[in-house]
Amino acid sequence: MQRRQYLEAVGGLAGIGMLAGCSGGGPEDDGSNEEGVTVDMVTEGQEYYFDPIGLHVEPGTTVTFNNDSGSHSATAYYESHEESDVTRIPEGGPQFDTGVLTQEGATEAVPFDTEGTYDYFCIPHKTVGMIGRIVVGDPGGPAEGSMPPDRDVPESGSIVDSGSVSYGEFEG
Ligand SMILES: [Cu+2]
Repeated sequence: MQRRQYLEAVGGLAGIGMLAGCSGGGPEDDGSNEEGVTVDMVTEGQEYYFDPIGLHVEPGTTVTFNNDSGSHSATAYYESHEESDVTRIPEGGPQFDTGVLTQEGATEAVPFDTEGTYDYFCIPHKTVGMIGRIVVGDPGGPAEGSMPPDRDVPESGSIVDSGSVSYGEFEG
């Protein structure tokens, strides 16, 4: 499970080849805590999205948000943030906000130590549905039982089952 999650999180570049044969020797091979995973923030024509849109990690994982193209932020839904009217992260979890990254390849790393479900959005593209979900350990907290106000994200159960849900997979 963790192997697949890692491969999908790093993107399609080398993933297929690695799946086919070479074991690569990544630190996640034995199922122990992974080093970290990446979520790309993408502009593609008129589409703006996080990829993967749904990601499952173990507590203690650092997630790196990578500005693949365009200008984006990864901003947790928490009520005290001026851009959010709702809280959709677990109590005690990081109220992360990368700020808007404008340079291609710019990254911000967010460590996730607190279990639960985290919904987040992109400040410039929230109104056009650039929303993502990260489940840390077991799903839980105020995000469970409903979907974000700005668009649907994958159900936590399917995120946990597959480890990672790519944007293309979710959109069909
Ligand atoms: Cu965006």
